[in-house]
Amino acid sequence: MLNLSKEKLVEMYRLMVKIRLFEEKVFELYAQNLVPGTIHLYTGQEAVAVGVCSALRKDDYITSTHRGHGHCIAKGADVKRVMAEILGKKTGYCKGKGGSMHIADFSIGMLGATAVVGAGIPIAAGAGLSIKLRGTDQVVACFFGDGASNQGTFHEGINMAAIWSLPVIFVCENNLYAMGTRQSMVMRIENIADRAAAYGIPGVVVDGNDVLAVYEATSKAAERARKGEGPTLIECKTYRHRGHSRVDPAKYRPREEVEAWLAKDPIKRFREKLLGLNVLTEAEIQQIDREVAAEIEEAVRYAMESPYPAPEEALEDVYA
Ligand SMILES: Cc1ncc(C[n+]2csc(CCOP(=O)(O)OP(=O)(O)O)c2C)c(N)n1
Ligand SMILES: [Mg+2]
Repeated sequence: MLNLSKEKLVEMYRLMVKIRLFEEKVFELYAQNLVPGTIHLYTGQEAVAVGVCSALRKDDYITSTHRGHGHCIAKGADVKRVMAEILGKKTGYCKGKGGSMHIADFSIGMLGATAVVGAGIPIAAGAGLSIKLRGTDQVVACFFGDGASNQGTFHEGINMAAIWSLPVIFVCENNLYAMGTRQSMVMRIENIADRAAAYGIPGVVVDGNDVLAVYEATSKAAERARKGEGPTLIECKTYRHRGHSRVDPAKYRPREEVEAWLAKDPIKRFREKLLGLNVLTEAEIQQIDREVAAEIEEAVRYAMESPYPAPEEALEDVYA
């Protein structure tokens, strides 16, 4: 299995469960009216964030989106500080003033989430240019959705990264919808990866609910990028389990479609694979699940007990 050590596989499983339980907790807290602002949950797409980030080094970069909690956690963010930020607390990544869609942690290479759809793409190209100018062998992984791939920033960012052979891995998480708009209503093509041809770079379609397939595609793209051979566009076919954001019951999705994708749950699939290959026993899996649940409970406790920022701090850290 890709020659990955048991330790690495277990770490990947643990991260996927961590994202799932984190998001379920955020949903619960939202229902209790404890989350100021909106939230976009990553549930169902865990294999993409974990497959990509597990193939990166700590000093590599990522850029994220409005659906960014999973990307942060997969790159190694502290769940306590992510949770505190979502609850608007002073101990959060942005001192409680940024919320769910603005988390960044430069110490782990997480360059930031953004509420502006497609805005991470030129930022990733810029980070790629900085790597090239500094002459290091780092890479940038840039997450964005199917909807974002219809933005002008997609064309501009990828074209620029391509002509300058920048070390960027463009990761399109195609979950079939941009808010309530189905991909087929706004695109004449089925595979967004086909667009790579327009920029003269490789485009790859991957089963985005298979963490190992995502890992493998990212490793190849990272190797190319580190050698100075330029960017790759990886399209991960996946599905969000919940609606677009907190208030969306996702009634626009056919029931059979939802059920078919729930059956392809990336965590369930990875768990079955690890059990089938005797990497982990049922008891070990349950133990990991319990440990992660305790870590998330601890993050909630930390966030709940943390203070809100003081009113006098409202204008601090404002740059524009
Ligand atoms: C520039 C811009 N246009 C519109 C919006 C409103 N908006 C927020 S999320 C979203 C859909 C994004 O879809 P996609 O890129 O597929 O990501 P997903 O939500 O599926 O993860 C839209 C239109 C926005 N935030 N920014
Ligand atoms: Mg989408």
